[in-house]
Amino acid sequence: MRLIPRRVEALLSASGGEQALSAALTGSEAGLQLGPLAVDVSLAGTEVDWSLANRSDSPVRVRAIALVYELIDIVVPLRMFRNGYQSWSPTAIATFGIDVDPSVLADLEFLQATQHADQRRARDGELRSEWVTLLTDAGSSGPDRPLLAGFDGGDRHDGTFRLRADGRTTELWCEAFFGDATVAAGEHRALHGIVLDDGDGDDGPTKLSSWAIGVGHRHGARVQAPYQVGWCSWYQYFHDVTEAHVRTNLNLAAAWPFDVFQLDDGYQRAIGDWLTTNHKFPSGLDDIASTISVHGLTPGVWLAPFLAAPDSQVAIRHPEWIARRVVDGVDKGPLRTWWNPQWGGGEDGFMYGLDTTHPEVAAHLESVAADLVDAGFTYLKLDFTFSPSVDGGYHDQSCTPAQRVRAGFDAIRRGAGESAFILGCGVPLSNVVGVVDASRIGEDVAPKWALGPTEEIVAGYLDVQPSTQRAYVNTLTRAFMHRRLWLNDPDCIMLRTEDTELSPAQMRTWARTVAVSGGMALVSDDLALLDDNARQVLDDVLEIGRVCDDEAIAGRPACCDDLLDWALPKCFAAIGYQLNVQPAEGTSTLRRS
Ligand code: 9PG
Repeated sequence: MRLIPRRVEALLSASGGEQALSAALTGSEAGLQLGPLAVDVSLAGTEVDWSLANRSDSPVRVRAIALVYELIDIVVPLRMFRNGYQSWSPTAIATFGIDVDPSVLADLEFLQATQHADQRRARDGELRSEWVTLLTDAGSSGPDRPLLAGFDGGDRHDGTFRLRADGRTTELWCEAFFGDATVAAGEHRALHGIVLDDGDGDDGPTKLSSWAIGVGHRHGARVQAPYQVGWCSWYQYFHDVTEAHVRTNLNLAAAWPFDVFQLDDGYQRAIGDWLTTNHKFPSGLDDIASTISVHGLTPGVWLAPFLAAPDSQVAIRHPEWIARRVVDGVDKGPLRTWWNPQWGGGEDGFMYGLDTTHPEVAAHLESVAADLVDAGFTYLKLDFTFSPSVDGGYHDQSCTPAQRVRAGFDAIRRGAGESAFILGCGVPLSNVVGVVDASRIGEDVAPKWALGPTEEIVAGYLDVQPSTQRAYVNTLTRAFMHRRLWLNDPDCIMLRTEDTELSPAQMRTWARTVAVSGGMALVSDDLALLDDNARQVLDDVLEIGRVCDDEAIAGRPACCDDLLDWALPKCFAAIGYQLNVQPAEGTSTLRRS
């Protein structure tokens, strides 16, 4: 299989509809004209440099611009390692012509905005991967020598790889996604470079590693934080968490080797009003933070900083801070970016998206973060942070969705300060290298191993619903990111054997997966439910986890050697450890190697 550069395609948005433009690539250095846009492409070497400029005298709205390669000499099956868009998006191998894009199953833009950079439905048969991909076929360049394509960054715009077949040709579209951002007359924008690695000899995980090392260096990845051990309220108490739960567990925590004690969703008065608590937390946040500190632990707190409930103070006092829903150029009111009935909010659980490009919103985010850190919460879990990526009307229309997400994170980092620990969750991964200390890299775990097809809440959504099996898969397939782009957060360990549908064997499989990954190790149980056996499991996790994390720091993170072989990989190895899993059942064996 080989890639031949063929052309550049641009999709422009205009009041009367959309305009698709195309220009053929003739040599390895090309200056192409696509309507008002001049696109410079340099294909020399293993990295593509490209940029665009608006040569017209009026602004241009750009949906996307893509460098299109034709794939030749393919020996089917052609397969694609699909990296998901954000923390919760499935990441695994898929077969072209058989597997389908999640948007085809859901066909609901509201949900698709969480799955891929472009919330619109993919073409029939198309497969997408975000930021980076591996392609492999059955030919001479087969499974052991896949081809990697990756964008070398993601804070200016998202980068989407689309595998498409059109009649008899198969194409790889390397797309800089602008999401209708306005490029001013005369403006020039550098695009993220595209790395193409078809080197013989290196296998898929090795190529992914090299790519991640390059991106991390280029963007100042924050990879210095110590190994994280702690407690989190979510997977035991969920929304029903109370101050009494927090205090009881805090009193028991002294006997456990925790550094961080993190309060999750359920304390806040309203989504968006992060500094005021509800009736379940009568003492307020300052008191909770100081109580955690008195116990010798680092206070951590959850917030969904870019969401606002319709009946929150922030939304009521500052309607101009909310992004707008725009249909065919017509303003249709506040932009809804998430739905969670348990949050209430006055509109059946629909949440508004804050406009992170508005200077007052940035100042507000900065001040909320500063206040939380002042209260003592030096560990911030920032959740549902894909919100500003949703298509809509924003104050600064020149910003791409990636820039809107990044602007929100940058504001929070300014307020929180350099020494606060920031964990991104529900986060578009490519947008935040260099600003977060850690990223959740998989779906939520649940006190249950796997979900059956009948448990799907909304069509096309099953793979994103909380399930320990799904979290397991992403922990393996995204292990190469750990300590290169940030610290990986595989999600919490649950050690309890009651109040859970996880069998003891499944509980151990997940704990071992977290351990071998070298990623963050937070426990999410009512500590009163845990016995000596649970403690032994955690002690083993931490012993192995520290060794594996040290190896990652030394440049040798855990590796999934069969990530191109199965959608549910089975092998996870780190220096000194080999984990073999039966992913359907959730059973495993761990060997020292
Ligand atoms: C708090 C939780 C926890 C958890 C986060 C996030 O797709 N979904 O409907 C969906 C809902 C919740 C969710 C993830 C996905 O969980 O990952 O750790 O903090 O919010 O509400």
